[in-house]
Amino acid sequence: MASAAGRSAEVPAVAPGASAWANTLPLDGRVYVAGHRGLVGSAIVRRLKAAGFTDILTAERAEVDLRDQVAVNNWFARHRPQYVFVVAGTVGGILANSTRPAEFIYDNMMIHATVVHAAYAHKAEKLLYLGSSCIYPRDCPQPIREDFLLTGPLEPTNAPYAIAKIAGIQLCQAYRRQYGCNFISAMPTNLYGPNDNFDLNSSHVLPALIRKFHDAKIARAGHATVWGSGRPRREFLHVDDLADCCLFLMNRYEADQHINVGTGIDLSIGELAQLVGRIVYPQARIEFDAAKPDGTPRKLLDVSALHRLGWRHGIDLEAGIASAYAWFLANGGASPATETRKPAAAKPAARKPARRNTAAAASEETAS
Ligand code: GFB
Repeated sequence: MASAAGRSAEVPAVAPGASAWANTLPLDGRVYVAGHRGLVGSAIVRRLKAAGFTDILTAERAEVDLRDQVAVNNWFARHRPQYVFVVAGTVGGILANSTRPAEFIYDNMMIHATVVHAAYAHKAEKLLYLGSSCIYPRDCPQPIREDFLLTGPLEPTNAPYAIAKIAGIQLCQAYRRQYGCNFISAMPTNLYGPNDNFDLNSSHVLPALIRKFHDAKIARAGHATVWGSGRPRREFLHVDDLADCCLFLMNRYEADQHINVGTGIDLSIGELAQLVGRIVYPQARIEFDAAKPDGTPRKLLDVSALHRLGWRHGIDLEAGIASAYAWFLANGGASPATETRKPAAAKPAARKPARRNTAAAASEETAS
């Protein structure tokens, strides 16, 4: 067992989860976070520690290859986790998805199947699986409702990843229906935060823009380059909000249907670039590289089911980006690819009252 969470004094705290709720899972329960080194997994470990969980189970890749069913079964037999968060996988931005489709489909199909099956075989009490908003059809009506999954063609730049993730959701539903397993799924929107991947070839847009404006600042360059037209619209959730929501759902959600997790607010990539530029290096003008793909035109989740359940995000985009940039600076400003890098320490989020999403308010807000 190992722990991925730590502290970093320089990074300003952000306040996840605007709704008051109390954990009722036993704090001495055995909780397995599959994928604890990544952006999401490390945030869940931080959140579990902050809640007071004492038996957080993690496994290094050298100890168990999650694509290997026998190895995963053996690990489950030894550790017998009661609660399982499945957040392991091969992930990346639009370029990585387009150029490494075989890894994205194979790794994710295998990892999700082995962990879900082992959780069933070793009688885990509950499992939470995470999909992704990019697995909805490319031209979904907006905001995207949960029941729009599998209603149209996928975005070609990430179809192999999407197929693997859709299979993961169906796995949870199938094991629930056939074996009575308490397996649930959530569908997070685009994420960012501590332990993000800032490598320009494999990262998502938000960490990429932080790096690009930072590099422009260091070089005293006059511009930063943004891929595509700047017109696609995206919704961004701080990963500490997601981690708070994951624990909330592990406590409160019991349905077959997956549930969307987001802010219900989006902005264009051009607006995002302006916001990151204001925070990191306002002197840089923005140049668009039209040779790069735009991907899905818009991805805004309908989060009304989550709001009805009693959870809302707490970290506004502007504060979240400032905190992510501080983390980037405090941690050397460089990280290799998501799957292999060692996470640096990140400060656990403080619990404070909700703030208004000022950044998104500056853009066109879309209620869900
Ligand atoms: O975050 P991103 O790579 O992924 O790109 P998706 C979002 C948008 O930002 C696209 C633009 O329109 C990009 O063209 N963009 C602008 C940039 N500048 C940059 C840059 O420097 N780097 C990157 N990466 N994008 C992903 C999926 O789709 O969403 C994944 O490919 C994943 O499977 C993730 O699930 C959530 O939002 O388009």
